[in-house]
Amino acid sequence: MDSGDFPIALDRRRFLAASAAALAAAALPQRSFAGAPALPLPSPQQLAWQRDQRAMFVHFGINTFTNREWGTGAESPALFHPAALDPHQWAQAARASGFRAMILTAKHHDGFCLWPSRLTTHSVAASPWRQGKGDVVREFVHACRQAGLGAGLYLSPWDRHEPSYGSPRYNDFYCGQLTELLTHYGPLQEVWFDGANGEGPKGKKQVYDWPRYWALVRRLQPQALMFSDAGPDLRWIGNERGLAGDPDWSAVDPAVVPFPGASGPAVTAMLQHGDPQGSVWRPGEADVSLRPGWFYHPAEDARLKTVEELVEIYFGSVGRNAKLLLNVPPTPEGLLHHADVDRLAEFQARLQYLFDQNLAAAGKMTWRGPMGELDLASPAPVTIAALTEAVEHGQRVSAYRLEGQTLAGAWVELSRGTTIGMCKLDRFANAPPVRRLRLTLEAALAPPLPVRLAVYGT
Ligand code: FUL
Repeated sequence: MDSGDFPIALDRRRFLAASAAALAAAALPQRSFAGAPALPLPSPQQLAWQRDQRAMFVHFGINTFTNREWGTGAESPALFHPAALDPHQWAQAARASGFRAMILTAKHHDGFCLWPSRLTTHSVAASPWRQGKGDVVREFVHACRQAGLGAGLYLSPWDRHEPSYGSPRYNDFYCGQLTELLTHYGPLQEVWFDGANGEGPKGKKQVYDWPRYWALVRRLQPQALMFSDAGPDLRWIGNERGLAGDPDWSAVDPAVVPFPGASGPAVTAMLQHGDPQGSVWRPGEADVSLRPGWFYHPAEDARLKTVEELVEIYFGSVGRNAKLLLNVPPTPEGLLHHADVDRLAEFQARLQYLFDQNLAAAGKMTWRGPMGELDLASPAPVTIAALTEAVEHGQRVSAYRLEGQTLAGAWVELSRGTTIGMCKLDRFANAPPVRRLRLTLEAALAPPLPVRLAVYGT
């Protein structure tokens, strides 16, 4: 973007050098600006993670066999006997429907381990499944690798089975389990720390040693990204409906959410919206289940989210600069239910339909200062605009306006927004046919870089 005649408000409080010279240099991201604040930037792992857009969550464990959501920890391992376990079937369904990673509950709150942990007898090793020689985590990671999917593991800190829970020794136990998962199965893309702890007022209280857990993951797998309410790399989006806030900044102020489980209105707002003034890059992950529950329950076979609901979730998560983590729980057989597989395929087909027809004429946007124009191949009503910032240089734009030029030549406003980030999707119902689009970057935290615009019609 070259310097233009268009004034742009630089609204980051500390940014004082809104000079023409700074705007002129905006296309040179390597250059540093005297007086400009250093915006937080994503790591290469965070960038790749978010570009994937969609990951599949897999809740599977003893609850699958007891038909519960939260086990007590007293369940017998003998209950675990998936007759047809096939993580390749999960991976193929995920891959075919546009997912790029999977995350498995290696241990949920009941403490039952899907791998033969040497630190407890409460695991698959004590089950009749494969005569106690099986390892679901190993098969899961292998299936991910074969399908070209990133592999992630969820290890619940809350453990209702482990006797040491509630004492400092539990932190040793938990770190031991983390070490097993981080050293026996090759590289992991993500480690998912659940903040839930439902012990209640009379329950055991465990002081989790988060700094120790996080340091251990960093040391054993420096490339893995850690998720929790409090990061440190990825943040929970603040609800289990799969919806990011609008706006959704990838930066946060870590002092507002210092540890997982922190609560209050400021925490909720920080999780949902991030913070344009935030000092660390911690993009949001929006988790939601295809079914009412997280684990499989036969009574929910006819209660899957509809394609329309899934599309709303996609626009409310991926379309607001977050990543979608959609849970699809296997049955007691160890397979994804055919209704779930079909729904995933329908969801993917609907997205392909919505994003099928790129209306832009060949060629890029032409930028003059903070205003870019894009010609359509032929006049058409636009149904979706997809905006993308070069977030490797920071999430800069804080206000934009999108207009379309009608056949009569008039410019009409199609949408207005604040932040863009990795992906911002705007939808239009009943928009008039337009022949050209104009995107104006009205304000930014630092000199904005050209934004990519793709437009679709159906
Ligand atoms: C929550 C848990 O209590 C649920 O069982 C589920 O695992 C969900 C993803 O996180 O905190």
